[in-house]
Amino acid sequence: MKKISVYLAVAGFVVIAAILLGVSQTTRAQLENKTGRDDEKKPVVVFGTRGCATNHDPEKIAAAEMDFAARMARIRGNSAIARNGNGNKGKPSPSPSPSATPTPTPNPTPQNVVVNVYWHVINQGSGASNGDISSGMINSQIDVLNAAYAATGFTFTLAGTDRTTNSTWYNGCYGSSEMSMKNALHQGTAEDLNIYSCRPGSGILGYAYFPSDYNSGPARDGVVLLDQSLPGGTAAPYNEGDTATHEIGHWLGLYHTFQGGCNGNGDYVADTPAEQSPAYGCPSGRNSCRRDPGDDPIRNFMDYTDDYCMFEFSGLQDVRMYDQWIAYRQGN
Ligand SMILES: [Ca+2]
Ligand SMILES: [Ca+2]
Ligand SMILES: [Ca+2]
Ligand SMILES: [Zn+2]
Repeated sequence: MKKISVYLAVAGFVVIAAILLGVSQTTRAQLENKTGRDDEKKPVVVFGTRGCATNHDPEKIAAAEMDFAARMARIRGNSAIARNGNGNKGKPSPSPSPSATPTPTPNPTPQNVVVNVYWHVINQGSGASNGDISSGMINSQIDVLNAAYAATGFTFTLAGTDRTTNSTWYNGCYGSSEMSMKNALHQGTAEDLNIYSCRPGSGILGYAYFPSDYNSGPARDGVVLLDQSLPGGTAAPYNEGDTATHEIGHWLGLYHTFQGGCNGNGDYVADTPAEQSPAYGCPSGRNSCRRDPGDDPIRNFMDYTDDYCMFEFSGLQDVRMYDQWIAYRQGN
């Protein structure tokens, strides 16, 4: 059973990576045609489109959402009510004492949560261009996170930084070297955030695991980031630190705003307008789901727009992150 789900997870990853690569190349080609910069040759990788490799397999999400709903019902104390409401129609309860029917408690009020960050710098030699980013860059990234999450109740504090020189890990941190790197370096519990900065390759800016993934692989939990996506890095227009904001959104239980397209539950957040497909750049007034109210949430951290363009989480994303925290991470 375990092996099968591991194979499925790996297969899902490969499919998503292939899709991302395809999307990335098309849109990059279109961009270059538009701007006429196709003959500009630079030694650094140019990121034409945001590529996030967090696994959004629809079947996996459907299963995770059922589990999440069940956990939240238990946390809210609604399970007794649900049982009472079933198969008791028209009949008085056999023991109608008030204590047998507890009133449902509302959503727990979001509390301030301080998350310890363990930063693992993977490099292939000295200097920022080889991944040995400065502690100043890491501190700037933590500042960007605390500004982005200021209204959510989550605060991030750097609990430790370690540095590893290993060019295999550095260039293979998405795929072949992921688990050897993580098994060696991962720290803490489900409440602790492990960030690995490296070069995932294939135009990928980063990837993360959802809170609901934790129990099936505690050592795998965390966020992997392209080192040059940090503030002051070279991955323009993705070098203002919002790749970390976005990936930590996944780590706290958020899906892409375009998940599921215009249909169904989308991203399971009611106050983010439905979106057909990722938005790139900063396409003001884009409305890809015309029959659903609202323009696309291109300013949202969970879309694919440029760092300067994305600057907010919605109110119900804040609620979902906290619910996911208490359902999967708190005390785990
Ligand atoms: Ca939505
Ligand atoms: Ca719309
Ligand atoms: Ca921004
Ligand atoms: Zn993503």
